[in-house]
Amino acid sequence: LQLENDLRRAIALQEFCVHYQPIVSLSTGQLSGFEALVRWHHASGIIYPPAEFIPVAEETGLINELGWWVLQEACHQIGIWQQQFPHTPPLAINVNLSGVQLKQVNLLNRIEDILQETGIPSYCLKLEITESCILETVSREEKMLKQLKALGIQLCIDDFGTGYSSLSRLHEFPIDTLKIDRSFVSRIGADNCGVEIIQTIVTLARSRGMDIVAEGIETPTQLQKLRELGCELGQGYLFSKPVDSEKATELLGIKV
Ligand code: G
Ligand code: G
Ligand code: MN
Ligand code: NA
Repeated sequence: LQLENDLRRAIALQEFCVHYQPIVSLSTGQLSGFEALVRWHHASGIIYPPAEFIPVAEETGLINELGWWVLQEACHQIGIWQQQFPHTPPLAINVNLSGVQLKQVNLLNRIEDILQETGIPSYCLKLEITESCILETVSREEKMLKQLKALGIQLCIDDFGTGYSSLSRLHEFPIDTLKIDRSFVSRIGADNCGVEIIQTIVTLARSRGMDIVAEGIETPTQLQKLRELGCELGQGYLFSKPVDSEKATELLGIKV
């Protein structure tokens, strides 16, 4: 309850900020976009990671308000970068969407409004939904995902490979990108199992015309193996940890 009250206050006082982690082409190293990751700068000086407050925000419904703020902030920022660093295709922004947010009836309209206000093309917005969330969607939410897709917005499955999804169910969703969970990437070099699973995911994605993003790349060995396996895109500490907008702007100056 203390955390809930703190969160309410933090939303009112705007104590949150968005950090950005580069998503890069594994063949060229060029930056293709960023994943937006929220941080909480508590008045005490502590920076709380999302793992500590997102679950509470979800339980209390505060994730809705926080989620709108993150989406707006991230779209606004990518709009600035698109102008500052013209690029073909334009820089994309990945934003995490919780299953709770998917239940909001005005989701589609609000997202349309944000795209209009920030002026970014719809295909530059990529919404990340975890594999387990996707599997729990009801038909109204599925319809809405299709409507988002019809607007040109791209859909990614986050933490792919961890959610026990049945492949037949996966076929029902208009998915553009699979993000390979970092637990598989971290096993590269340790054992062969990670590699086999990644190979299977890449084959699945190819057969359905989906893109692949490998998450949590930390070593040159992992990078090399992922290239061999045919992953086009990746993110991880090897390239950059999530950084504030100022540092991200510096990276753009170097890498675009
Ligand atoms: O760096 P990291 O600690 O940033 O993020 C931990 C987890 O928190 C990630 O798995 C991510 O899914 C989640 N997360 C980060 N930012 C957001 C956000 O804006 N919305 C939602 N729903 N989840 C987020
Ligand atoms: O949304 P998702 O669950 O994918 O959130 C990404 C999380 O992974 C964030 O907490 C981010 O800080 C973290 N992360 C990003 N790159 C790496 C990495 O290379 N190694 C590790 N251990 N974590 C990472
Ligand atoms: Mn994510
Ligand atoms: Na993930």
